[in-house]
Amino acid sequence: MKQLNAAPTKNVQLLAWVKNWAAICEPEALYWCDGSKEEYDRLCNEMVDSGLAIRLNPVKRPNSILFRSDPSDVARVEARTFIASEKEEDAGPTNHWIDPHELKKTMLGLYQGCMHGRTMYVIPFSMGPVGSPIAKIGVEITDSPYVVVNMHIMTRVGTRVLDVLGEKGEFVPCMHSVGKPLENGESDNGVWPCAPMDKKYISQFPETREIWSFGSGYGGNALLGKKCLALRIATAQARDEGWMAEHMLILKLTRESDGKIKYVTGAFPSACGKTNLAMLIPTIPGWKVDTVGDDIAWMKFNKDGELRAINPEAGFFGVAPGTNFSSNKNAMLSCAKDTIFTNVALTDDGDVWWEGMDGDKPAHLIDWKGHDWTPDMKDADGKPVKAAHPNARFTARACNCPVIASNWEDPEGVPVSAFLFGGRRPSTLPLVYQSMSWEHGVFIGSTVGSEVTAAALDVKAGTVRRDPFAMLPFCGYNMGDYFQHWLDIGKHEGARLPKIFCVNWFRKTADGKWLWPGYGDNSRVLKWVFERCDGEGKAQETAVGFLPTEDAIVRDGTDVTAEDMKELLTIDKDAWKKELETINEHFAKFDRLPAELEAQRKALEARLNA
Ligand code: SAT
Ligand code: MN
Repeated sequence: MKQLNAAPTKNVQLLAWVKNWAAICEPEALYWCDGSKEEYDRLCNEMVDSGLAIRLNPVKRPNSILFRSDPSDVARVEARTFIASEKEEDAGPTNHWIDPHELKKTMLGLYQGCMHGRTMYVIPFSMGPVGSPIAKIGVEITDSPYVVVNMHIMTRVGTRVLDVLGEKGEFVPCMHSVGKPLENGESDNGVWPCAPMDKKYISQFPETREIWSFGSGYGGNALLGKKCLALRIATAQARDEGWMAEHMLILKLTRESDGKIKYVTGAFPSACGKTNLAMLIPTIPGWKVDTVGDDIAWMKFNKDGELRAINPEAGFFGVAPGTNFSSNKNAMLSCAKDTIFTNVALTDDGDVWWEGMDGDKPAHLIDWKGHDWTPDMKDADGKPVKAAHPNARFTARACNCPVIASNWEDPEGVPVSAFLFGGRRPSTLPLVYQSMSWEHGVFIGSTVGSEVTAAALDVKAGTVRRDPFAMLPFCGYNMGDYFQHWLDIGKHEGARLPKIFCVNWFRKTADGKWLWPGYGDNSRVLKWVFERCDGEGKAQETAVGFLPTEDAIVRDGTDVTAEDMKELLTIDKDAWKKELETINEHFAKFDRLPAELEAQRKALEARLNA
């Protein structure tokens, strides 16, 4: 094995860990990443030269490249994601469990010689501002230069992280291989390397805080700082250490008249517009939203009992299709340069395109599979052929976001005033309501759900898929214990607890029309949330919680009529009783449901029957 550079650390544990994996994987070369711009540019150029990436037109999309993945490797694979705790019941009913010893044996077999013909990269990274008391250090081993350059954007990579780690510091070891060894003289030949589905494993060992990933090069399967470390492993650490690792955006809300600021975090299942909300441009004058994070929040109490949040990431791994200048101008500007695109379409002038982008469809493209594409093309079902994969992504630097908050990297974090929970709910749930207590708020979080279409999942259209705290695929231990952890956070001594709200931008009329414009107009709801945090904002107590009065949310400048607002704020007791039945079914799935949540359900039932 060729050593391409000297190990930039004296950390004995780290050196031993790398040596051990090099012996197992047998790479051709070993390289320690320094996180420099020179390193980023060199790896990008190498991938462009070998045909794995395409350099985009430097005038239209400066310093940006495009990748096309294998059609079998286009998203996180939940069915191949495992929580390997010693006991099955500690993974709980919502996770896939394998005995950790058995899993390690299987995976060691796969890792044996898996890096033949490849370079093993060692990536020291920090989740959170380097040296922040809330941040954590990870080290990822990978044989994918695509992973290295994405980690450069999504995390803080490099030697400065090793300086903080020191000789004895602890790190989360993150092992990754695309699982495609090369024979003598073989090359990828421009084809995205990965292993077949039944050889893909995205494994978390929550007790030993280890991550082993094999066979996929895509997104959260391979960029191990994101869902694997910052959520699955971090949830287990957070439970043990009394803090919170959540699948939440963080936004900074400023009332310009008096300069008062509040930080709001929010958990939403996928496809509910989380990134759009994080980068929202308010339609009401005098209000401003800045972005702190769009996906993950780590929160810890400080000595004054304030809950302080950091965004552990340094970039956005955003869904491209549907993003445009009206749905999310700030995301469009974030990926205007210095961006890695994956599985979007390529225009004839060397720029990118995806479904839902502004303007007319181009007359010709190269689609995400590398084939010619024209707008008239239809698939076997007669549906238009998509030029970009629906889960095509941009990896963009947070610092390129025009509304990134000036203090987004504050190592102490930002003080959180409110939590939002939401989903796509065409009926029953009002536009917004506030919980009656912390415990009631935890109940709301534990019942988060979103309507799914038959096309998206193998379930009946119009049914609600429950996704507690939007954490279903991301909680590294038993979900019932995780609910209990939320309840325990509420008992933290001297805590100044955030207020908890449920929002629903997706309510429809009986004949299927949206009642609420959404997007920038969601600032109207944020304004009420802001006011409620100060004990202002007009509210009425109902059976389900505190709702705004019909005049509490400004409608001026929208098409929302007084009748619409009335409907948006209607609590239909019969619909809520049906909701309770489905919550009952949902709760029945948990083996460790805290009694407090069942008590909350009963209390809601009693209020609805009163
Ligand atoms: O692929 S990621 O896990 O990074 C993104 C997502 O699925 O939410
Ligand atoms: Mn996410």
